Amino acid sequence: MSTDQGAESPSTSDILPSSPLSSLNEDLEAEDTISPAPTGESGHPLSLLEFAKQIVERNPANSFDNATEHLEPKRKKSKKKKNKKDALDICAGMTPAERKAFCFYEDVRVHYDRNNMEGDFKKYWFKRYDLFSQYDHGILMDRESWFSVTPEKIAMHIAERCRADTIIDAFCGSGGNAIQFAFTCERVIAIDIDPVKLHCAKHNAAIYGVADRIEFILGDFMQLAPSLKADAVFLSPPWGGPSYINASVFDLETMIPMNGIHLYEAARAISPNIAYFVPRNTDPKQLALLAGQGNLCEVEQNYLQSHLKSLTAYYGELVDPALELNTLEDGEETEDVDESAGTPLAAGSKRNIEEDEEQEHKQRKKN
Ligand code: MGP
Ligand code: SAH
Repeated sequence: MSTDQGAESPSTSDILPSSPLSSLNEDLEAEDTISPAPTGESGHPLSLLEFAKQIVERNPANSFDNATEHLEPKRKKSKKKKNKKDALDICAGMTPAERKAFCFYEDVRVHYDRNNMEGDFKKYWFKRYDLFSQYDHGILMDRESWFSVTPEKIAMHIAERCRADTIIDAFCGSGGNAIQFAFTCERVIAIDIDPVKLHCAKHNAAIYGVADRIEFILGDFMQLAPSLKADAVFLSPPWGGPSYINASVFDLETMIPMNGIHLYEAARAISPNIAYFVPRNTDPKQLALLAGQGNLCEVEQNYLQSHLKSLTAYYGELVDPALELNTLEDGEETEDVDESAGTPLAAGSKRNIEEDEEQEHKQRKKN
């Protein structure tokens, strides 16, 4: 290559004999694309950096964009791997009309895939198997359900604690709890005021093979309550959306749309055996007060992957008998006593769902 740079400007290959730039230079030499003189506009010899830039610019194959593209295949490969997992799409073989009929109910989207979960909503997509392990079998959830359904492991745990002949799930949503109750209770009455939710809940129950064990009722629990009979009632009302967590303390009375105190009273008229699923920022004392004088309330923290998700307060016979026994045996009330109501509060009954599972597993192994 004739570079004609003069004495003060040695050729790049002299300076960087084994650098990538030098081999680049050799390639270019072969093509004879850069011949004369790396001099700048002023006519002064170019610095090495400028010279390198010029080489790159003159050969688009070496441009920065292409250079990064050259690195891309690795990333793309891993993306492809991910996509493979996501490719389990129940709608894959459907015609557009079938797909529409499946994904929408009365013009409301009830089936989502990664492409229609945007912005803040995207985080829920990554939790889909925590919500329903059978998600890929075509689970239906409308937008509200994505942020209010009870994660499956927590729902399983609550269902285990609420074994009863007949249980009412007063706010069944898309079925997170009702489905699990169907595995532990003889009969489940699942109520929701929203027909879209009931459509999802019925469909999801069928995926879990328990649709025929649940009686679905469309209606307002507050209105239906006086006519209902059951051995236990589960309450998981709306909390006002994900912003519930912005309050330093969640007030059941003012922050649950139908008034969380009135709601408890409506359930209490059906059965004293109540499980109340509430935000993690609820004051346990407010939950204890609901029990009424002399009655126990157990407040359980529900953890999932070391993350506190919610509290469940148990009343009546749903209180863990072992806890009650401890209170009596010790001849003293638990540390956290609300004296004004005289209600021993079995608070701090902390349960890590996964720890429970681990213990169950060990126990099974022993047996
Ligand atoms: P969250 O705090 O909104 O989500 O709800 P998360 O995943 O803890 O948020 P993060 O950003 O801190 O990771 C926690 C859990 O509360 C959810 O999984 C639902 O089970 C439940 N939940 C949330 N909301 C808003 C409601 C609601 O309105 N009603 C009922 N019944 N449960 C809810
Ligand atoms: N536990 C459910 C989620 C419940 S979210 C699950 O795991 O899937 C709260 C639900 O209460 C919503 O589906 C909402 O439609 C319903 N709801 C609101 N007001 C109601 C009322 N007055 N009576 C019955 N359901 C109601």
